[in-house]
Amino acid sequence: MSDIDTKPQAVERTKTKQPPLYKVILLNDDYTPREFVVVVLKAVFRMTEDQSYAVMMTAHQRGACVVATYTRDIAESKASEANDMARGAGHPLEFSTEPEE
Ligand code: NFA
Repeated sequence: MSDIDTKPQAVERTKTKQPPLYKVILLNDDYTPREFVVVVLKAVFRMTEDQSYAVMMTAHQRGACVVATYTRDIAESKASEANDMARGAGHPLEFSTEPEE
């Protein structure tokens, strides 16, 4: 028998951890027209007319609605893009982001 230690000294592990996700939240207000909210949801979040209408109505009735979840960068840039569209059209419509539980 040789005295050389041939057992593996370390096991390599591939990193497969997923990045944390962030929610984009649509907030209700009393002034932005419903149809404009639907237009923004379709344009920025690639939702269908029916999906956009359902999300808009949920925010309208409950005060807020989760639109979608993304990695932090994507969530923040989509919320900014949507807020810029609203500001450009003179509406107070607001989207925020927060980390998923
Ligand atoms: N509450 C707005 C209205 O009655 C519509 C709206 C829905 C605004 C969802 C913002 C978010 N015109």
